[in-house]
Amino acid sequence: MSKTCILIGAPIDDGQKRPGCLMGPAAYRVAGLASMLGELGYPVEDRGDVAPHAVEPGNCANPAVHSLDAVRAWSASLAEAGKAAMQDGFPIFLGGDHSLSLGSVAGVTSHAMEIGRPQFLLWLDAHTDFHTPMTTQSGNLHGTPVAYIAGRDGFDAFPPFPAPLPAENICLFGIRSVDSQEHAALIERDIAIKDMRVLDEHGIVAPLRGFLDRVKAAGGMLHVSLDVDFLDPTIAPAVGTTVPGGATFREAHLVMEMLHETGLVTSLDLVELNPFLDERGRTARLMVDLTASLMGRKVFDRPTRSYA
Ligand code: HAR
Ligand code: MN
Ligand code: MN
Ligand code: MN
Repeated sequence: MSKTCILIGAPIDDGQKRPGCLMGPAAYRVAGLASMLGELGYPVEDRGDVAPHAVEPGNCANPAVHSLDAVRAWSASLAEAGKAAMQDGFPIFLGGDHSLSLGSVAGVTSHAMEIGRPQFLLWLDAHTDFHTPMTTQSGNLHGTPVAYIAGRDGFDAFPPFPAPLPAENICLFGIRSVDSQEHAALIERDIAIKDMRVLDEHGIVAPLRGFLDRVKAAGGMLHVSLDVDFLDPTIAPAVGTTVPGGATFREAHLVMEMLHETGLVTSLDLVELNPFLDERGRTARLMVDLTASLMGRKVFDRPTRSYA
């Protein structure tokens, strides 16, 4: 019996400045996410869109930061929804911009902590999202979740991350845009950074397998956070922060197919889709198709090799 897929709508666009990401959950529903999962044999429970919790006002010494309380409010509700969903099945967070991962990963990590298993994170993104609220110059909090998850200082306005992930439990994959403050902080840590230079040279298989082997050996839970801008803008135009030179259609599907074959993935974010920038729904449909590959859709149902 397959795990129940639990859809959690997170229509947040406060983590950046371009309006439109709040239409993401609706676009995934229109693109047929639930019926695709049903066809693959999963029970599906759509819990609708989460509402942000009421929070006391917080503050941040960096004047560039905007929408702090809105993001804190969403984080609180998503952490709660994520933790609850982990007890009942396989959560899929429908964004919404990437600031939603401040909450989603906190929620799934609390669950892992409770059941005594290590949490791992695969971050599929053009960006490292390793700013803190104190270092960001854009003030866009969607550029901060990896730093929060890794336990960097500077998140005083947020609840302490439940159990910060050790550097070895994090892999950033598809990277091709890093700010100098992020670079300085990353260079002194052991976080695996599979940037596009690495993927050009080695392809996606060996670098991904190396990380998945570690997750498997540790008996870990694996959260996958898929940012639309991981993909090349020519195939995925519906994102506010396109960066040329991203993953191709087949590279992205192969990542998803390998992830499925390991059976290690326990939760998923789909983030940064801005349907207002899409072309006749093609980016929303591609994200749904990639999710299908992650959940086991394949052309031929032949026995596959194991990646771990
Ligand atoms: N590093 C830049 C900033 O902090 C751009 C961050 C863009 N982030 C996303 N998600 N679109 O990956 O402003
Ligand atoms: Mn991102
Ligand atoms: Mn990005
Ligand atoms: Mn963005």
